[in-house]
Amino acid sequence: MAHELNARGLGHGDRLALYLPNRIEYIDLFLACTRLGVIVVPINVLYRDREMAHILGDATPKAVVVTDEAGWSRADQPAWGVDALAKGAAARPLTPVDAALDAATPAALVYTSGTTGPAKGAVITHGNLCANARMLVDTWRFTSNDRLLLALPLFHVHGLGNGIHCWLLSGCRTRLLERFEHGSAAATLLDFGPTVFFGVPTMYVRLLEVERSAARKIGGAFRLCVSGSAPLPAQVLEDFEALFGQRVLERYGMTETLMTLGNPYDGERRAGTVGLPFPGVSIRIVDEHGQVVRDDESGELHVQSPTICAGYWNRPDATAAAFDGGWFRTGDIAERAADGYITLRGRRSDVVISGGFNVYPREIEELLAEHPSVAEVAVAGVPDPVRGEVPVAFVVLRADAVATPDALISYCRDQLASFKVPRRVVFLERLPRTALGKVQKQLLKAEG
Ligand code: MLC
Ligand code: AMP
Repeated sequence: MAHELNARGLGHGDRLALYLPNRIEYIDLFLACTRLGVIVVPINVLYRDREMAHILGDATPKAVVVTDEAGWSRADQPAWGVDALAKGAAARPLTPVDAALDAATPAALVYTSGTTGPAKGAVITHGNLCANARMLVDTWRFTSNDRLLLALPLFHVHGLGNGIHCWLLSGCRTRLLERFEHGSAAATLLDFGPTVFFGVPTMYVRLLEVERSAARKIGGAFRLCVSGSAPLPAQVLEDFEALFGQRVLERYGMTETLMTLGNPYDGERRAGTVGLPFPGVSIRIVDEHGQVVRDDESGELHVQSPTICAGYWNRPDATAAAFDGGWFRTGDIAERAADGYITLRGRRSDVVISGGFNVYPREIEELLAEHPSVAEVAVAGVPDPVRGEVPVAFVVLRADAVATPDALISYCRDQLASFKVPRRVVFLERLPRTALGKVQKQLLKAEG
């Protein structure tokens, strides 16, 4: 595949976007790029045209790899069909292709909004991915005898950075699913018998539906189940343990930092906490003046680790703002107990995490504000038993407007990834505002 990409004109420092569901060629393409020093730009396969435009404009990839080349409608951006690439690769020589690389060479640009503003490409280096994989394989005791079931999307660091890299480094066996489907999850688990499972909390919630004897059987093969990307409710942890006989290990990470905290492999996995810093990671918790707080007091979590990205692509301003003298500001509010366990207490921004996917209210608000019937809009996350949170839109209509909630929802569905579409649209006479005019999202959440 590296020969094929090379023949198509890709070389060191070029970007290649992958707009693909999980499939084996995703891994081939990723590895071929890492050989060539080509920077991979994974794009969420659920994104629609509007959401992709910003990423393509910012990363300026030479091409986007897609499933259906004929269906690609962006004239300004070349697209390569994945089947044609695979066919081309099969005809190329098997001799190795190697570019000069070091730990600082960028391997991937993964887009995330960080704590504010439009999506920015976190520059994840070869060194970051190696450090993350080494740390997890050691800490989580991976061996070549493990069997990892991977149902996470490869366009995020959870699936790509943790899943694929733990597999590659440990030499274990992996089954890659196109996606997690709760209807067939039990049958797949029984059939493959994984020793290790990585998931987002929504997957663990869904697995609580598995019938008891099947759950016992599946649980009998488990050695380690890890949850991350969003908070795992304590009750889900307890219920999962009662059903499968396996206590989930909750860990914490970010696109920009990869994995930084986790409950211990041996020792107490404390419900509702994200555990302790991984080996090689330092943390501090600071107040709004940058002073380190005392134990049991909350503040912003800052981290230092070899897994932290090199900054944001083409955004020296945002990069400078994200770091404080070598510490990365996570934007997450955390508290440290006297024995070192960290509990997350919220986030500095109003990002909503739904099923492990991030939703930025601002993006939905901007789209709805463009609708002719909408005078004002605010979007907030409201609790959901399965997805953790779901976005709900609070709309003030224009005086003469006739739009219904369903019409606004289908307008969003046409232009946004499914997980960003407001679950409900609530019409209000006016938005609750503070004396300074700021929308009070806490009040909206209570109404949602
Ligand atoms: C979800 N959908 C998908 C999909 N995942 N469609 C295609 N491919 C996928 N991979 C769509 C469905 O079509 C549906 O759309 C909607 O999402 C919900 O699907 P569902 O079948 O009801 O799924 P559900 O049981 O709710 O589970 C959703 C989920 C998904 C858990 C499978 O949310 C998911 O894969 N989440 C993982 C996100 C992730 O990897 N985050 C890591 C970020 S990295 P519709 O139109 O019917 O609504 C990070 C750092 C860190 O945060 O610490 O890890
Ligand atoms: P992303 O920007 O998609 O990489 O998401 C990173 C964010 O996910 C973090 O800043 C946290 O807010 C959240 N997150 C990740 N893991 C956990 C966890 N175990 N518990 C709570 N929040 C988490």
